[in-house]
Amino acid sequence: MNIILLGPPGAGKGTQARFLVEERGMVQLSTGDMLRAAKESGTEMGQIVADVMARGALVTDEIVIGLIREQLETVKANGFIFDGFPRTLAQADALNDLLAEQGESLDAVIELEVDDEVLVQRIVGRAAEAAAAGQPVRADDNAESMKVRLMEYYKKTSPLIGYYYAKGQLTKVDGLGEIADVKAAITGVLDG
Ligand code: B4P
Repeated sequence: MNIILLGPPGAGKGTQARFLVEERGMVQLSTGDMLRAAKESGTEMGQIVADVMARGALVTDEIVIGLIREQLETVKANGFIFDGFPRTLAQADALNDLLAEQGESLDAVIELEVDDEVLVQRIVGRAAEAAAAGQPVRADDNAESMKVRLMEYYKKTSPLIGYYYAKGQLTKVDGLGEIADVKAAITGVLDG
């Protein structure tokens, strides 16, 4: 089973993807994690994306599609969770092509719905918790970058909701509840 977790920044895509990895043995493909790893590695690509990500903007389609292509061509999995990808219509079209090249298809798109106010609280809260614990704070986890991340989401990513709805692949899940409740709702969708 190959699925997409779609939703605004802080909706809980990464949080829920980790449960699916633990319980179903699926492979999580998080473009956010891949880009952060590139940033840490100090490669040329890492330097290019670091500033874009810190501002809260989207990294170019070319870079992100390249990262996903590399994974799909090399990793064998009993199902992929696309976490934070696609984020633009061009990425969605590319994913269709990449899956077809591998003889795979998309089984479900789960959209996590969360109010903007709660999203900002979660992200600012995560930054405060990390700082209090003496852990590194994500460069984009602050109110200013979050404004840009939300603007980017509504402008470039939210059109994907209609795109996948028209294909009959979209299911909306209330992402406002407790983490365990959201997890149960996703389980219901995938097993239903
Ligand atoms: P991502 O790493 O994908 O991060 P995200 O969308 O901000 O977070 P996510 O929805 O996974 O939330 P999480 O579970 O962490 O993207 C970061 C950046 O990378 C982007 O801004 C962009 O620059 C770049 N990028 C990534 N993919 C790209 C692409 N395809 N194209 C272009 N650029 C790309 O949860 C957040 C917090 O909420 C956590 O603290 C968590 O504990 C908490 N939480 C989660 N669920 C909760 C719940 N139900 N109740 C209470 N708290 C909850």
